[in-house]
Amino acid sequence: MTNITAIEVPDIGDFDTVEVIEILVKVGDAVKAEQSLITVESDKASMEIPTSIAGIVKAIAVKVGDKIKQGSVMLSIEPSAAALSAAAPAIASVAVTSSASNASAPAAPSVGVAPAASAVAALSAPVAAAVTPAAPPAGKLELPTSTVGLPHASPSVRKFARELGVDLGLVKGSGAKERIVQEDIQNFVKQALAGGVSASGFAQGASLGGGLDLLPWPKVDFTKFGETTAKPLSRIKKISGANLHRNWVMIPHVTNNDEANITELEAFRVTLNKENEKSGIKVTMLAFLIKAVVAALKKFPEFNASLDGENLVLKQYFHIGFAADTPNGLVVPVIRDADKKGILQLAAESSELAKKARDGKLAPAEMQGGCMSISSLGGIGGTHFTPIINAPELAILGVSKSYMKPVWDGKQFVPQLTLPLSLSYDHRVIDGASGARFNAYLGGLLADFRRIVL
Ligand code: CAO
Repeated sequence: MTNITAIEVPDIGDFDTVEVIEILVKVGDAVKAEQSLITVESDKASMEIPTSIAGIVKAIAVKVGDKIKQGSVMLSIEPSAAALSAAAPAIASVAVTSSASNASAPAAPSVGVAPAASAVAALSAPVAAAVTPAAPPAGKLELPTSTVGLPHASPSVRKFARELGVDLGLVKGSGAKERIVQEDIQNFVKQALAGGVSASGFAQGASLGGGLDLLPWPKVDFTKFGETTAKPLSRIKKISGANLHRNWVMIPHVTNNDEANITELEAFRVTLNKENEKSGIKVTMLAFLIKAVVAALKKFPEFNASLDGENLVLKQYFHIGFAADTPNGLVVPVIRDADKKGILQLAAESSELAKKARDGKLAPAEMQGGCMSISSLGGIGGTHFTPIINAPELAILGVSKSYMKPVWDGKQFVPQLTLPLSLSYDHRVIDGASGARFNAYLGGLLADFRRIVL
């Protein structure tokens, strides 16, 4: 004869029903008194319901998504010998953690301590026949009144995040309704260890910047203001958007703006194109930029690196990415071993990759392994802009439209074709002075391309 005790939902305060969002145990698990069994959620908060008795979980009566109310049986437990010998009154408690509690705040205290009169009452009932309910805790769960806009996560996930010093505000939830689950935290930490986030923040147990504490995203019914249509984001936009968002939030960007005198280089490019008319290869400014970036990476090796925790991975190869605008969104093809290729080859290869990108035919390998990227908007317009670093790279060069600038040569103003250069770099690795030196060096190379061979 075995005694099975049914564990019921306690008084859940002002809520008629709550939804089961997580089951924290499985049949056969040994549980201790006070251990959380399931997590439930109202429209305002989530809470864990613990067991009042220790024992072995014999059956689970609910599943994720079920709506349950006070008195509903959640599961049944065969009390352990210790629990049986500890004569009543047993203590039941309900741990409540509000979704509103700050991720770095201590866990909410247990509330609702009350004697559970029948927790060990049905000692002689047979397994299948007699399932005796454990008295629910007498105390009422006090739920917070509003948690709107805060990250969706159960108390156990919040606790896990607190233990690791992870700010839930920075974690994207993969669960239903964007709920953050334990795996999301683990992935976030893995990403951080791979160099995406300051490792020292984790080592010292600090949260990532203490939380952004942002307002919720505005939810607006635009139809109130006029007619609208819905257009889903393309697959590329969804992927690149998530990457750009992470990179913008996690990398402390600084953008150094400079200009290069490309009067002679542009004249040279035009000449080359005339000479090469029959070859079918158009010599582009992008090809010169790739070559100049390679030379600058050789001069400043800390730019040709990636963060790996607290180490820099210095690269001995020179693969250069360039942003290509396609009908479906932004992609970044990568030219491999750009240091071993001449201008004509770089021009041909970048045109071919840009065409493949626009036709949606780039293979994943053709977008991997970049050391630094170039985003050239020069053919379109603009003066300067702030390109977002393509992690795990450390820098990106933004190029805007060249323009004719009058420059005083000591006697007169002379026209100078000027190319705006916007270099964004990761300030965790690159100091402002190095950023300025890199950009100035690049400008010098473009102004006098012969320096490339030095
Ligand atoms: N200033 C002025 N004119 C420029 C220029 C510059 N910096 N760069 C290129 N041009 C001109 C070229 O001379 C050419 O003019 P012609 O047609 O009269 O010869 C025209 O713009 C097109 O240039 P191109 O064929 O050399 O192409 P490109 O190198 O400008 O661009 C590519 C290639 C793939 C970079 C481009 O097609 C593209 O997709 N650019 C957008 C990149 C992007 O979206 N970046 C933003 C990313 S978010 O950070």
